[in-house]
Amino acid sequence: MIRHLRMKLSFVTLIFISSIVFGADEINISKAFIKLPRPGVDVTAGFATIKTSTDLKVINVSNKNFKNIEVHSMKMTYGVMEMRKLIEPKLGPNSPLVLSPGNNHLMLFGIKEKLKSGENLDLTFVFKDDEDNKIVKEFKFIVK
Ligand SMILES: [Cu+2]
Repeated sequence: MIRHLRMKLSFVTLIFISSIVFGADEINISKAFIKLPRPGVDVTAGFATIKTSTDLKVINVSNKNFKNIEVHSMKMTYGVMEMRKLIEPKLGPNSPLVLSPGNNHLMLFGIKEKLKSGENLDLTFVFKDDEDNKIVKEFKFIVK
């Protein structure tokens, strides 16, 4: 009886995992880089273009070398650059998430270990689709 239940559970787990993998395949990233911060500065920005074939929201971005990572908007207001935290930014088939210098970007706060030019960092993105399924994907960012 218990063994039967376990088999059932692992079968359910398998379906769950395969749906995550399927979703993850439809997301791809290009031009991913993190700006090498000036010496003594413990905050920097990251950029990338993320394309997807389904409607998604970004609900979290993380990497163990940073205290906190946020998606920011940036615009000029009365001659002053203004940055705002974007709450669960959306992306879809016709609207990739474009993070580029001078525009929307990743803000990486609280750098723990000093970044080196040319090194790769894996940032973990957690997305949510229209049915509230979570999709976790790691993207490589080069420091430059
Ligand atoms: Cu910012």
